[in-house]
Amino acid sequence: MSKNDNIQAMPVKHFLDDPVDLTIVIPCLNEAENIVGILDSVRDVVQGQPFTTEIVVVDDKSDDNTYDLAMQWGEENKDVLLIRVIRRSLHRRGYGAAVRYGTAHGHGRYCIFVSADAVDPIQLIPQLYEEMEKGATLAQCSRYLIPGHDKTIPFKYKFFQFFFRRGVRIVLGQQIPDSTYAFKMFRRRETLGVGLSQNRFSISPEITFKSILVGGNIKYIPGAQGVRVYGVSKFIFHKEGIGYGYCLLRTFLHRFNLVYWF
Ligand SMILES: Nc1nc2c(ncn2[C@@H]2O[C@H](COP(=O)(O)OP(=O)(O)O)[C@@H](O)[C@H]2O)c(=O)[nH]1
Ligand SMILES: [Mg+2]
Repeated sequence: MSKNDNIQAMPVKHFLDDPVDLTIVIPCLNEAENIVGILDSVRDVVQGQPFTTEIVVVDDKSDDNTYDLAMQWGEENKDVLLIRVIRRSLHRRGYGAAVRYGTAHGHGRYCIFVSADAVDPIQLIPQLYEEMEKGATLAQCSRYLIPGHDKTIPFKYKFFQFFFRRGVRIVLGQQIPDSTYAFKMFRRRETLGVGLSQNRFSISPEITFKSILVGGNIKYIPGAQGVRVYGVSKFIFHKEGIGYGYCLLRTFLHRFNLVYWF
């Protein structure tokens, strides 16, 4: 940027403002048994809140009728809530690709991902929002702050997270409770601005690590997740490892000014 550039002075500020306070992205792949229930629950949480919300459902050409159900729900609730249902034409690049797409199509100042299988503690959304309003860059829900909150996490995840946390401590030089949990609220445009790139579940630590690497103000909010009742998990362990390792490596290289990640 040259000395004469003065972005602040440009008379276009109102064009840059986001018209909605919060974008809730719900990625879905074969969630016909869950989609209506989660949409109802999200609506009930945000209704009456002092902030405006939009829901962006991102369906990756599900084999079941997830898309039709979401469309129908949107039609029935269009007077109550802003909702957009997106059916992606690219074929199933993964969770990260789906939520990035939804985030980019949102209009909120803040954004959060909610899993369609109804496991996230969505009743915390107003609290996370409040933290953002108080100046947080990222409000991260953590299942490891209060003893017992982790008991619904399957053992193999906990096993993996145990080692991942150690890796995080090495590359970031600090202990991060639960960077892998996808339930976190962040500044939508600023986060897209540091170039999210992960196509799979590792987009979750990517958001947390980049928020820390930019020197952001991170708030950790305790929460416990539920257990999926219907449908199946799309998390395939042996396919996910590389992405998580990649995020650790990029974080390390960035932090020590060796190769910048963004
Ligand atoms: N659109 C889309 N959604 C996905 C994809 N993979 C997972 N999801 C959704 O992301 C959410 C979390 O996935 P889930 O399989 O429950 O992961 P887990 O909780 O780690 O077992 C669910 O709503 C899934 O339907 C994908 O490739 N595309
Ligand atoms: Mg799940």
